Order: sequence, then C-alpha cells, then structure tokens
Amino acid sequence: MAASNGRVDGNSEVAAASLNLISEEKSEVEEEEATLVNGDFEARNAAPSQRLSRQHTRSTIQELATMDEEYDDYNDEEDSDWEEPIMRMISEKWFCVNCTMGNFDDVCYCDSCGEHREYKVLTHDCSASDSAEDTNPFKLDLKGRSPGMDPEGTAIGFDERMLLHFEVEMKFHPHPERPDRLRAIVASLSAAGLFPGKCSSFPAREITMEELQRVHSMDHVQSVESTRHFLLSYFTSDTYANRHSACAARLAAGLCSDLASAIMSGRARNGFALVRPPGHHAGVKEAMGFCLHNNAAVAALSALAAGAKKVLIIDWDVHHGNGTQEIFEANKSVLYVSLHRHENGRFYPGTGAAEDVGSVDAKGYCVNIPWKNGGVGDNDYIFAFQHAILPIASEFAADLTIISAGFDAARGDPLGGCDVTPDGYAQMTHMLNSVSKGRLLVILEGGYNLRSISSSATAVVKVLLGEVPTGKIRDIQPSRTGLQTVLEVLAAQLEFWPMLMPIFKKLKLQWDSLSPIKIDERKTKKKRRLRLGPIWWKWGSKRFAYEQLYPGNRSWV
Ligand code: Q9C
Ligand code: ZN
Repeated sequence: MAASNGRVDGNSEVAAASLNLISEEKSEVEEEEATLVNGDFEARNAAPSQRLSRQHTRSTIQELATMDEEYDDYNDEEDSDWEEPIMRMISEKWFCVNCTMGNFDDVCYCDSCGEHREYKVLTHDCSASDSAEDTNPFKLDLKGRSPGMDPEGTAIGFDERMLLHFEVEMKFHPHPERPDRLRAIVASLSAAGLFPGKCSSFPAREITMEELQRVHSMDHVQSVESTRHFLLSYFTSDTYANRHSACAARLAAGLCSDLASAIMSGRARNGFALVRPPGHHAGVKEAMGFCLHNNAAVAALSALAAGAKKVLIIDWDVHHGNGTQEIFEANKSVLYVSLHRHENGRFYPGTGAAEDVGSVDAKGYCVNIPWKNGGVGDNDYIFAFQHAILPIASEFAADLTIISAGFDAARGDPLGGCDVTPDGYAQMTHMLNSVSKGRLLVILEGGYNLRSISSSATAVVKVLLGEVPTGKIRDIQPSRTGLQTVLEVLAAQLEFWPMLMPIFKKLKLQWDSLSPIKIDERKTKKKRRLRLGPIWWKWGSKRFAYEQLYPGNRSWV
C-alpha cells in the first residue's frame, strides 16, 4: 500500500498556509508546541533548559487553536445551513494537553479527563534538543555503564529520534499519538528514580531492510521508506508520517529486536521498549491505526532467531492487534493473546472475535478476549488472566513473553474508555513474570492520556525491577459481561487446550447461578446508561454539540 504524500483532505489553502508555517522550520523536535511542564511529574529535570532560550517562536496550543479558527472559515461548505453563530462558538476552544480532547473556552478543566487547561507537562523538558549532547541525562547515563549488560537488570530502550515522528500539521484536532507520550513516561520514570537510576539504558539502532522483510512485504517497507522525501504523508487518514517517521519506525523495530535477543541471551533480565510509532496494527503489507512497522512481530522473530523455541505475545492495548494476529496466524511458535474492546466488531479495528483462533495448522495459537463494552476494569482483566491467559500460557511454556503494552485501556484514556488502573497493569505484569521464567519484554503500543500512561508504565517498570504489587488478586469478581466473554473464549479454545475444561465447567456454574436480567430491568439499565453514561466518558451537552459539528474531530475514536 502506498502512502499518499502531501495532503489527503481538502482545504488546500489552509493546508498550504500551515505547511508554510511549519516548513520555515526550525529545529524539528521543538516546533511542536508543547512546552509541557508538569504538575505531578516533579520538576526533577529542572535544570534551566537551553530550549527555553531559543529565539524562534514556538507555536503554542493557543496559536494552533487560532490557526484552526482560520481553518473554520474555509471549511464552511459542509455545514452551510448553520455555521455562523455556532462556528464562532466552536472556534473558542482549547485542546487538552493531557488527553488532546477539545473543550470550550468557558471551562478550565478538561471535560474529558479533568486536567486543568494550563497544564504543561514537561516544561523542564528532560529529552531531546539539538544541543542535547551534554545536557541529556540519558546520554550521560549511557556513558557511565555498559548498556543492557547487567544480567540481573531491567533495560529501558529509548531514543530521542523517535520524538521526531509527529503530525506536522494539525488537522481538526491534535493527533493523540504524539511525542509527548514518550516524554511524559520518561519524565515519570525519572521522577520515580527508576530511569535513569535503577534501570540500564538500552540503545536503539535502525533495523535492517532484511530483518524488516521477515515480517513485512517489500512494498510495505518501501512505502514507509518513501515518506522520507515528504514533509507529510498519510497511510490512512489517521496514520501519518513526516520526514523522520521512517527512521523512527526503524529505530523502534530495531530496539525491540535487540532487546528481545538481549533478554534471550541473558544480557538483560527483562526490558521495556519505550517506542513510537506503535506497531500492532501494522500487518504484512499495510500501515494503519497509527502503526508503521510491527515492533512486537519483529521482536518475536528476533527471539526465535536467538534460540527461543516459543514466544508468547500478550497484547493488552485496548485495540485488537490485527497486524500481529495476521503475521502469526499460521505460526505455532508464536502464541498471540489479545484482550481488547470489541463490541461485536464495532470498536476499532473490528477484528479479534473469540472465534478467531488461528488458521489451518495453528488453531489455538491465537486467543482473543473481546470485551463487549467499554468501562472494563482491573477485575475483568485479572479475571481473564486467571481463568484463560495464565492456564494457556503455562501450558504453552514460552521461552520469552512479549507484552504489546498499550495503555489505552487505562482509566482516563480518551480513546479506550476503559478503566484499568496502574495497579491493574502491575498485577498483570506480575502474573506474567511466572510464565517464561521471568523473561519479559514490554513494548509500548497505544495510550493517549499522558498522566494515565505515565503512571501505568511506571507501575509496570517497578514490577520488572522486582517489586510485588500490593492489590489483592484473590476472589476477583468479574462483571457480568466480562464473565460472559471469558466463557466464550474458553468455549472457543477448549478443543485446542483441553486442560481448560475444569475451568470452563466452574465458570459455567458461576454464570448459571447469576440471576437472569429481566427484560424491563435491562431496558432501564440501558436507558440509564444512555442518559448518564459512565463517569469516565461523561459528555457535557456542549461537548456533545461540538462532536456533532466536528465529526472529523474524533476520527480516532
Ligand atoms: N474512524 C493504537 O492504539 N481509530 N492505535 C480510527 C477510524 C484508530 C489506535 C478510527 C485508533 C488506532 C496503537
Ligand atoms: Zn490502541
């Protein structure tokens, strides 16, 4: 599939205007606005940054919003009957730095995630700048130790060049898959004294064409490479590339590949690849869902090449990893397990039903746990781990476990609408430590609320370092639909994993003992849900109007 270079959507004049604005560029990492500071990741890296003294103007969120106002003026054909007053109202909006969602001017807390309007995540920016050589703590950290060589240690892979991948021009709305995601996680690890500190730093290299082609088609690899020549390209309307994206994607894949082999050879105990762009939607021959190359797939093949006989991939990103599933569908050496919001195929990307169990000779080597609704929390995730994932994973006995770790099922995520807490992620990580001899490779996928992803990733790293999570995992009570989903999964997998039978029988009894929902009870339940909605995606009435007017605005949902 070829990338479409240049603009995809109409509005070429505004596009041209903003493209100019951007091509007058500056050094690239920083033209993207966010001068993020932070309330809560402490000002640990508070050394006065040279970045603050750059003389070029940064575009701030405010300026971008103004730019967007212009955009509105050009954009009136579609809504010609009622644009005048409403468009003015619409243009008075701000985008939440923490979760990217739009808000009206008269509120100062984000309607979507509750963040304060003035929130600046990382003013004391800990990463990337062109003169970062001597000030960047991570580079300094690298000098002091031999990276990834502590056999007992946890290795963290990160590279500033992955911050150079960003959507050069804002469309309707800031793209949720943005460089600040990595900055926020790194700042949080730093504030917790974990990295730099307790973890070693693992270097990234661009993956070779040969390695990439073990996963992707020649065509795909070349179409990603070709984006190096364009200011802005799109693979799908929400999967962008700039001139640096091909490099970032190859660094991400190279890092995952090397970390996998380092763990296999015992050079690192376990590791966390802080990478972007993410990978699990990228299939053999297409980039989609913000993903260019499939990092987890590359890592799995690298582990096999380094001597692993079996690799387990647990994908807890809120979206189904259609790309990873496709790549390993017929491969018995790689067991792919995904938990995702599915809603009967209505949730992106729509694949991953419980009945998808792998193809031809590899039936049972794909395990899908498709939630029927949003709002799913720790209890359902842990329940699924206990009653489906761990039994299957123990039986499979992988030599390495890779976690496709999106944090978009986290509480507060603007896309996922689920409710997993940092402690939930810690527990899941802890449970996976018992399979595959503690050989764990965590790879970042999605996750778009900066606070949620930072606290979640930090909780996971603590477990990698050997901390035992505090929450209790006994007597986990699933939600009704969670139990129903796990039962469906067990039913679909029973013939390939016969040892699941006793668990299936036990849960079937549990299900049968639930009192059936009466018809009228179900109706009122549904009504209430429509009216009030669960708290984490409560829509203000204005917000609702806004979304109606700007359907394109939530194209990522
Ligand atoms: N109307 C990851 O979390 N949404 N990707 C597309 C189309 C795409 C998420 C909606 C969401 C992709 C890595
Ligand atoms: Zn996702």
